[in-house]
Amino acid sequence: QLSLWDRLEKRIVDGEMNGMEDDLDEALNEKKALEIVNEHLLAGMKVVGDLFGSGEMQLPFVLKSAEVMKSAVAHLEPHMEKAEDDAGKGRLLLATVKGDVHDIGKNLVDIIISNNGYDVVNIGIKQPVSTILETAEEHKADIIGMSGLLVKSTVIMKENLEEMNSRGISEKYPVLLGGAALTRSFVEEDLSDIFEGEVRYAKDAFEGLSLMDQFMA
Ligand code: B1M
Repeated sequence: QLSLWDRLEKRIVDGEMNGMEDDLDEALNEKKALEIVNEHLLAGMKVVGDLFGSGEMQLPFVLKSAEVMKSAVAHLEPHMEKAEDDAGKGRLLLATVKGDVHDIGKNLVDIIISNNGYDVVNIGIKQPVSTILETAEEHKADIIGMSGLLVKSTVIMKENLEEMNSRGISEKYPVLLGGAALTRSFVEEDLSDIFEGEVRYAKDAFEGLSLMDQFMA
């Protein structure tokens, strides 16, 4: 018989929602909601990524795993700690870039950052740069955050920064980038070289939060 923790991970890998909520409630007796996400659910998603990458898992099953992951995070979200007394620290415009549908990581970033005193305007997936920039303007965002998991999304992010340069708004919005295909050196060396404002890489949602604090300081 599997331990509770192995069961949680296996449910993500198998895309099995049946019984998940009971297991999550049991897990909440022992760990914090965010620890459950970071230590166990994300471990399951990593297995899914590896199996898919090696051809051992087909796309419809990856999608099932992603749906279970989303439902599990939604179930845990009400249990996540919120910083009550420091609302309104600043506003983040958050999007997954054009051509990219991956949003689990972006939505985790939304949860962590909005639970810690920021307003987040999350405009979803496959967002062209024009929409990102116009919505940032409309909502008076302080910072623009872009997520993307595909290698081609890294090219799109570069184009988006070039578009900000040509519109002359690079210094108006510090930019936060994250997603599995990026590396710190690509963002903070290569992209930094071409971008006229400040662009930083966040390896995970927590680093995203600490960069928000730095940007707004
Ligand atoms: Co896709 N997919 N997928 N996929 N998928 C990857 C990314 C891939 C690496 C899998 C693989 O081959 N091993 C691969 C990309 C390869 C490449 O580009 N070289 C891939 C592919 C190929 C594809 C398709 C092209 C497959 C196809 O159709 N043939 C297709 C793309 C469609 C498109 O976008 N146009 C596709 C589709 C899908 C699903 C729809 C089935 C599903 C997504 C469902 C959804 O998101 N709603 C899916 C999934 C689930 C994955 C993997 C398995 C898991 C991604 C995930 O959710 N991880 C992924 C494998 C992998 O990443 N190794 C894979 C968990 C999530 C929490 O992590 O998003 O990295 P992540 O977020 C992290 C950090 O990166 C960071 O914080 C989070 C953690 O705290 N972060 C930020 C992310 N964004 C940030 C923004 C920030 C700050 C931090 O500030 C703004």
